[in-house]
This record gives sequence, C-alpha cells and structure tokens, in this order.
Amino acid sequence: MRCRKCPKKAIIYMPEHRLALCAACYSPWFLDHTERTIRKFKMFTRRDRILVAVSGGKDSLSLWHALHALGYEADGFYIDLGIMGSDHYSEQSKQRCRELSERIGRRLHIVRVAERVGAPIPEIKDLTAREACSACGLIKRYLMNRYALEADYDVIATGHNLDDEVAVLFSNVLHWNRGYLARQYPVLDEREGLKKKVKPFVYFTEKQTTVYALVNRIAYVRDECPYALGATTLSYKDLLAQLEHQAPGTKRRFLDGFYQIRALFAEPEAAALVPCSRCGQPTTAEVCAYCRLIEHVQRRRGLALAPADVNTSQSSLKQVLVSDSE
Ligand code: Q46
Ligand code: ZN
Repeated sequence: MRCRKCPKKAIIYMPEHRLALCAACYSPWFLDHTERTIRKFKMFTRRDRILVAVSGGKDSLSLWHALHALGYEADGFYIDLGIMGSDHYSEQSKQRCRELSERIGRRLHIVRVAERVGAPIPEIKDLTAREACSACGLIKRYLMNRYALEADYDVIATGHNLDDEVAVLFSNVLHWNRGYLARQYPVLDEREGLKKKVKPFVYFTEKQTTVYALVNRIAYVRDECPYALGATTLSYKDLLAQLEHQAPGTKRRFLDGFYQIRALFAEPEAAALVPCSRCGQPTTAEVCAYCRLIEHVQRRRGLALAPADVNTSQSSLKQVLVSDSE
C-alpha cells in the first residue's frame, strides 16, 4: 500500500480515516491532529506551562515529545512508585523518562512515593487493605496536583488514548457510574486548588501512539506494571476492538456522542472543597484521603510522622517538593 501523501510505501493504514501514511508523513499528520485536539477543547496555549505526567510508557512519552515538537513549554513529571518486580519496572520507567528529558532538553521532575508517603507502592499495598492500584491512583493524583500547584504549572497533561477512554466509558455506562461519567472529559477545568487537567491524545488509538513512538525512536517501557491486572478492562477493549473492526470509527463516534450528552450526568451540586487540615490541599473531608493514607502507613510501620507531609505550611511544602526535581 502506498502513502496517501507521497509515493513511498505506507507503514500504517488507519481505516477510520481511510488513510495510509509512510514513516515520513506520519509525524506531521500526528502532530497536526494533536494540535487540533488541543484547540478543540481549549486545553492550553503556548503561553502556558504544562506538566506532562510521564510513566515511561509509549503514550506519555509520545505526548511529551509531541508537545515539545509543537513548540509548547512542557516539562515531565515522573512519580517513582518503587515497584521492582523481575524487570525492575520503576527503575526502567524512570530511565526511559530521563532519556527523553535529555534528548529534548526539557526538565524532568521526579518524586519518590517512598519518601513522600513513607513506603513504596508494594509495601503500601501490604500495609493497607487497599488494592495497589487504588492506593497508587490516589497518591499519583495527589502528588501531581500538589506539584503542579507548588511549581506554578498551569495545566497537567496525561497520555490517555482513545482505547483507554472508550473502555472506561463503556465500563462506566455498563455500571451507570454517574459520578465518573460526569467527570469523564478531555478537559477538567481548574477549581478550588485543583489544577486544570487535559488529555490531548484522547482521539489517538494505542496503535497510533505506538507508531509515533517508533517513528521518532522514542525508547519506552514495553512491560506493563505488574499490578496492571485489568482483566475486565482488557475484555472490554477486545469487545470494542471487534466492533471497531466491523465498523471503523465506532470508538470515536461512541466517545464523541457521549461528550455531546455528558451534561446530562452533571452533578447538581458538586461537593464543596475545603483545605485539608493537615496539608492544605483541597478535599471534601476535614483530613484528605492522602494524609489519612500516610498516617495509616506510618502508624503500621511504627514511624514518626514525616514533617514533609503532615502539618506543614505551604511555603515549606514548596521547598520540599521542588527539591526533588532533577
Ligand atoms: S502504575 Fe499504579 Fe497503574 Fe501499576 S499500581 Fe496500578 S495504578 S497498574 S496506571
Ligand atoms: Zn491532606
């Protein structure tokens, strides 16, 4: 098959766009589509400072690379979860992030969960009754938001792709999770201490972000996190892949159709956010879930509470957090 834009051999055919492209024509197409999504949802401008949450995987590293290539001011933010496994997952992931940081000349901030919470994710899982992903998700959301606030970034960007978003949407519809449906959107505006969050890759399939990483020789971690069971999500992805195969464009239509009616799920009154009495970050309770988790972990470990995370003022937090940067 030939490239639609030049006589070279195509490396990818995208049936949903009825488009075949060669390696040289693929990146310009991909960047153009990234830019269109950013504008469509008014995600950010070239005056904004963007913090890209990078995990070492293909989606987030491709996002960082693409935003830099488009001329945006984008730095990386890596959370070291302390997950080892047989392939030293966290170490490898961090290394891939460092490599891209050096290559594009943008700053990579690194925060270690073991230092902030008092234990790495595998130990937190053992010390609490929580699933690894539940604790991990809570910690990542908290640290990302707090870091973006303390280091004065305007927006947090994540590499969620179309396959992720559609599988989550499918699951939320299947279970009528109205609260989650209300918040499933490529842009969540800033409010009461919560930074703006955006997903510029929301219209790209996993295959498309992989091809972008390969064409641009971005080294990424291919292994999944050992806790990524995801059996249910994977079965949804398989099901949706079948539907997409039979009728290309189904996933995109499903997602766009939902975005048009999403307002139906808006909660009449979102719970008011107040500053956590321990750390000052926004929460609906007196003490936020992150501070409660830290207390639980440190009590179980018999440690004294870390001054960096509990009962500290905003100014000293800034020092503590920014000192982790690399
Ligand atoms: S990193 Fe963390 Fe994921 Fe690993 S422990 Fe679960 S949530 S699977 S994106
Ligand atoms: Zn708190």
